[in-house]
Amino acid sequence: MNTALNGKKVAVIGLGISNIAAINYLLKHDLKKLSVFDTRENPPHIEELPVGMDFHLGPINEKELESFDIIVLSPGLSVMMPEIVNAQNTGVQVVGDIELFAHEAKAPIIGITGSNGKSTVTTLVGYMADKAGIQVAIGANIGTPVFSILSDDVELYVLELSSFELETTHNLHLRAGVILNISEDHLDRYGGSLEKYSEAKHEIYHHCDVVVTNRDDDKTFNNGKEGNVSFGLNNSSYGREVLEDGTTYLTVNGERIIRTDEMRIYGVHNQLNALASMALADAAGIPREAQIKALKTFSGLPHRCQLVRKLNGVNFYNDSKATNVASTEAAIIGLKDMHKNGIILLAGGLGKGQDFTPLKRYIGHEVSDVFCFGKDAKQILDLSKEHCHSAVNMRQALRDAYSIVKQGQAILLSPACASFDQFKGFEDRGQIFVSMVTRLQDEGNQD
Ligand code: UMA
Ligand code: ADP
Repeated sequence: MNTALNGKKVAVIGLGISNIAAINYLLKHDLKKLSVFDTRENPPHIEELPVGMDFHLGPINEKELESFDIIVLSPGLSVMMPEIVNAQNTGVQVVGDIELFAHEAKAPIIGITGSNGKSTVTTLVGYMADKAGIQVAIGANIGTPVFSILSDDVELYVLELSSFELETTHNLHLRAGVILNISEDHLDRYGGSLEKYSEAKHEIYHHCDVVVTNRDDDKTFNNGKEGNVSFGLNNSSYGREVLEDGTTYLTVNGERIIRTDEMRIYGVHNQLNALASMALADAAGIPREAQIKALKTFSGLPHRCQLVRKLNGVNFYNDSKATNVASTEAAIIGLKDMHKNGIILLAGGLGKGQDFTPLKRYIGHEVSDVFCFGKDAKQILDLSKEHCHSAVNMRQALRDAYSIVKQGQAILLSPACASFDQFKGFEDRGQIFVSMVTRLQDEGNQD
């Protein structure tokens, strides 16, 4: 219980899964008033509200908000909304579920943010803790609201934190926190400004005992400096030793910890994820032995560069979770050495205001062809007249790719875009892709 909430007038704005869990928590307090708002006429979860609860749907009345002490804002809504800015200017406190959780959690917390790799690192650190026999709970942006994991039995929390969540979080004390990397994403929410997006992410370092930064990406630095520990490609702090024959070790302060071919996640980006995970695990006191056990058995999360099938000498990969350009680049870099005959890329969807030109350098080289689908397909199509082709949807993109693919090549779904224009989410897009690939005929070229 947070006694500071008692006697307060609280407005919960947004009826998504995070706020539904937060409402259940708030209801345990002696509030003066609790009202719920959602900008949609038909929000989800409305039937989960207790009978008699005060709720308001549709456009939010700015004046009405001014009468509250605290607003609990959904991550899906921006603190820059005029109604919220106005309320803040009149003295209303604006927080998110993570901020409320910060006042409540008794166990140490590890926080992970970044443009890519958050879910992988969150899960891997959780897995390391589990191997050490620690009662661990993982949650937040990864899909489980923090108020669903709050428990006195938990010995360690591992939270995946989005820039959206960090906008409304100001007092989260972390045992260790990391920004894995920063590249263009969600620019539609930040008025096209990478600086504003990055600023939101840097909130993670504010109350952090051990700051972990990526030494190859200075945008992750804390006030322009590396953190207490860093991870990166060279052989210092959490790093790598690459021998002449290509054998690669993950190292800590020069000491070899594990050979990368002993791990079951692939690509340089996953080596960096593993190093960041070790740095966080060390800060949380998870023994090295448990870390190594986890690194040897963790086989990654679905929809992240997963091999779906080999058919007629062609490998099919589902990387539906690649919702920005940098993650698609990571997939191409990770797969190129195994597919010297080239990769056929299926990409497109909602571009979120990104610049796609970083993909251009691979097209006609590592990537022989790109089949582009979805709302912002044209932006990718414009990268190359010769190698980029239009498809009405992902189904046609796969069919067209399969009709031209050669033995030894890969067909890679790595859209570099969000999925909501044509799918329910990245899982839906990935599952549909996997089922289409599974149904491809052995010799025929149809699905
Ligand atoms: N919305 C409205 N009006 C409202 C409230 C919400 O239109 O009044 C819209 C939002 O703009 C958004 C959608 O409803 O499009 C859902 O928003 P929400 O804040 O209600 O979302 P929740 O269901 O509570 O889920 C949130 C996170 N969603 C977002 O940040 C958009 C989930 O991350 C997170 O797993 C969940 O909390 C757990 O606590 C999802 C996500 O897409 C997976 N995150 C982004 C990403 O990973 O790139 C940041
Ligand atoms: P997030 O939770 O940040 O979206 P995920 O672990 O779910 O990250 O991975 C999302 C996408 O980014 C996948 O396509 C994955 O292959 C790719 N990816 C994972 N880690 C990295 C990294 N360190 N750098 C670049 N891309 C990455």
